[in-house]
Amino acid sequence: MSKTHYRTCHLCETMCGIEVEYDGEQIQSIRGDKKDVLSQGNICPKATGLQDIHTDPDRLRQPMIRRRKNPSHKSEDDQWETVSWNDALEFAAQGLAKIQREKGHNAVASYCGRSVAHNIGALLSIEPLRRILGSRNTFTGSTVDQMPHNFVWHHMLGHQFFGTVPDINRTNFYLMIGTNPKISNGAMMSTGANTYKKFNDIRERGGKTILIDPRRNESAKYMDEHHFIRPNTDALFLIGLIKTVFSKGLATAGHLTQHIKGWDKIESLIQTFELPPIAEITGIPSADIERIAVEFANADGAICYGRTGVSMVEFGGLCQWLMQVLNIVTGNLDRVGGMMFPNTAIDSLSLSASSWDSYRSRVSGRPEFSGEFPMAIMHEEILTPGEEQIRGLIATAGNMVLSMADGKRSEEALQDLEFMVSIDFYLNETTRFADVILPPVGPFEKSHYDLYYHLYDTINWSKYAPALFEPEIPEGEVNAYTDYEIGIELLSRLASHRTDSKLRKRLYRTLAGWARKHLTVERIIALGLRFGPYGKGLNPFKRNALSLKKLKQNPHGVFLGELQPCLPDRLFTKDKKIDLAPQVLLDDIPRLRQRFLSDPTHNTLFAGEAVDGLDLQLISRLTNRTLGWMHHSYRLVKGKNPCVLLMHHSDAQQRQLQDQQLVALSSVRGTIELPLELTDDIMPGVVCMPHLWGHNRPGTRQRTANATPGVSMNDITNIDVIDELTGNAVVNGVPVKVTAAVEPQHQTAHNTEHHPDELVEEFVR
Ligand SMILES: Nc1nc2c(c(=O)[nH]1)N[C@H]1C(S)=C(S)[C@@H](COP(=O)(O)OP(=O)(O)OC[C@H]3O[C@@H](n4cnc5c(=O)[nH]c(N)nc54)[C@H](O)[C@@H]3O)O[C@H]1N2
Ligand SMILES: Nc1nc2c(c(=O)[nH]1)N[C@H]1C(S)=C(S)[C@@H](COP(=O)(O)OP(=O)(O)OC[C@H]3O[C@@H](n4cnc5c(=O)[nH]c(N)nc54)[C@H](O)[C@@H]3O)O[C@H]1N2
Ligand code: SF4
Ligand SMILES: [Mo]
Repeated sequence: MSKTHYRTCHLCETMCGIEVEYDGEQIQSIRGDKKDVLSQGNICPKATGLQDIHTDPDRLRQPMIRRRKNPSHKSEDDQWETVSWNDALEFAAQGLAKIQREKGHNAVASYCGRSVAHNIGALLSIEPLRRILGSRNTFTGSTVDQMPHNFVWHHMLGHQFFGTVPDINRTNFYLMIGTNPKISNGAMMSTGANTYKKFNDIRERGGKTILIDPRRNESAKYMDEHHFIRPNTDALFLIGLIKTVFSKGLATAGHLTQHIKGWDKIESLIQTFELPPIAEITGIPSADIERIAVEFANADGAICYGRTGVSMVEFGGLCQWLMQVLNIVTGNLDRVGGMMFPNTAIDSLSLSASSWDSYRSRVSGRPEFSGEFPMAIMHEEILTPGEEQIRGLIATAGNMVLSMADGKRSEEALQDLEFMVSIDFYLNETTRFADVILPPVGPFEKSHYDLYYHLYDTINWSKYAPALFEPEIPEGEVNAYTDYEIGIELLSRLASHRTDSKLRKRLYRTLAGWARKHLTVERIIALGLRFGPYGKGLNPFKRNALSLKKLKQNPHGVFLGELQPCLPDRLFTKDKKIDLAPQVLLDDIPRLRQRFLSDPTHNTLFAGEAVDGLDLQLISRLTNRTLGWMHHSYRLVKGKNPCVLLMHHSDAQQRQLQDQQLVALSSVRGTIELPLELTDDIMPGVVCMPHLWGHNRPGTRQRTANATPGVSMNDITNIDVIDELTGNAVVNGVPVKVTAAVEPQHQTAHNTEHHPDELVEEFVR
């Protein structure tokens, strides 16, 4: 008899409610949950792929240890041995502790990918784990993603996670830059896979929507206007808008007037820029810049919002800052219909902090931000000999070889490590470099609460889902381990390896046992809710308080109200003022000027010296049915190969290239080959491909992903060019050239020998 289970799809920050129909251990269907408080039945195809992960025989259920042929280095001939959890955890802790004992705390680094942010257990255990490691070498995928947002929030509002969220439900003007919500379903703005419907609503109530993007992407058809912009030049476009707002006498801070500092600095800064060169460099005419600025300032509730197209660029920090400035000087921060702040049921802001430049990296002296260094310097910290050179790594829930810029350098660095622990349930392009892999339970075998992503709520709400299935326990074991439990176990074992005292060792083990049993994820959620803004706190008589019990009784979530204005009270700055013009951001303006305005020919392609022949700019693209690790789902990857290069007809004509032809795409870092797809929906001079492909590398165990390998964009992105201010990688606007491929490589096409359609029968249980 089939039953229904309600939970949240944890694949992306959109947080859609799903309805899982199952019979015994068998999932029969995954659909949108119509009663879900946020998403009201909307989902995207990716959620349905989760059932393939549940059954995938290649998903690891037991830990594995690498048995090296030659102890001094890893090789493709090494064997993987399945071992007990106790042996694996002990091996992991011993390996890391040995390196720290011999080479110092900083000799072991940690790295987390995106799946940590979607997993409350991983989130809760990672910080204590980092503390026990005590290493400055902390890295996350954030520096190939949203770090510029966090950087700007820290400097303007006092906390890296006190983030502004578009009040998309009530706005009348939506100016979006470098984002594609029809496909991404909204990033750092959780609406529940229905963002495009909200654009229609804005237009229906007489408002306006505009997209600024080098590609006329899938969201463009929900917009009143789309304007092509030359990649990497958005900071100038934003300066043009702000300048117009001031010069037309439209600037106002609204109710925040008394709570802002730095207004004069912005006014004098923008005097030093002129519109004509901005128009020439960005490709957007002055008249359009002026008109958009005036319409924006005059709208009753306007939002300027941008995501990865304006964070993974050379001036990501400046772009994010200038968008905030535009919102603030038009009175659109902290007002209905503008940029607002959710009030989350668990106060995760008080659980985290932020910092800037309290220490620097060993090799190139890069400043830390909130306790981490940019991914772009990880390889140099591993490969440059010296005291405290990174020799060990604990990597959780990220596939850096494909996802971080300059993947070839990641491979080189991982190969060089003395010891690596991976917490992941696939033997993929990254974990194949590990010495031990610790696989957490599958996606339906753990409870779910979005500790992190509620920070991007467009309404205040809360939802909890228990585990659907009991975890599969491998033969001979008594337990399967969640990410939380793996973290706690490693923590206690690392601590016990740090001491010679038998008594202390026993104490650490006892504490870990106690934490696993009593300080469960559920207990922490219950406590967080109780002491959050809607909870009982210390008042046992408070009525209608939010609690875990209440969430369990409401499997579609609990609505907690629309977003409310909350400044200046909730500001995290010491003086309770918004810093409109932080000095670190002002100090980055000369770099922008130098890059674009000092050269009369306005070469917009290169940050450094021009390289002969590279005459196009490469940008990234998401596709509707794919999301990095979901390439393990055969139902998502079957069909047409999405890993193609988009190019404008005119660029193809100039190069005598044909539609569907296999082409060589080259940057200063190398060449990859993929099929060409011609379109008019991309700016001439720009080409575009999807990222997180490039499977089928030796030593992986992932038949579905390897059957549709594609090629990796990050094999040719370059970490020598980063956003110097925030350390974020630049994966958009990468200088490249495109020529006809000389020798077609088999990996560019779908592998017909083992096509996902054939895997279906093999994998469906
Ligand atoms: N289907 C799918 N959805 C996802 C994900 C996924 O993997 N697959 N991942 C999730 C995650 S982790 C994230 S961070 C979000 C990302 O969410 P989005 O940022 O909305 O995603 P993208 O589709 O990468 O949109 C970036 C846009 O920026 C444009 N762009 C590139 N360079 C520039 C530039 O220099 N200037 C301007 N103005 N635009 C530029 C691109 O053409 C593209 O349209 O998506 C989430 N949703
Ligand atoms: N060129 C280019 N590169 C980009 C981007 C771009 O636009 N262009 N976008 C960037 C962005 S926005 C992002 S978010 C990153 C994404 O890059 P990553 O963070 O590397 O994401 P995935 O490739 O999806 O890998 C997720 C990993 O987590 C594992 N995993 C899944 N669930 C769990 C779990 O519950 N527990 C554990 N322990 N592991 C789990 C999967 O097996 C997989 O190994 O890519 C970035 N890279
Ligand atoms: S948009 Fe798709 S992947 Fe993201 S939460 Fe919703 S269903 Fe899941
Ligand atoms: Mo991301």
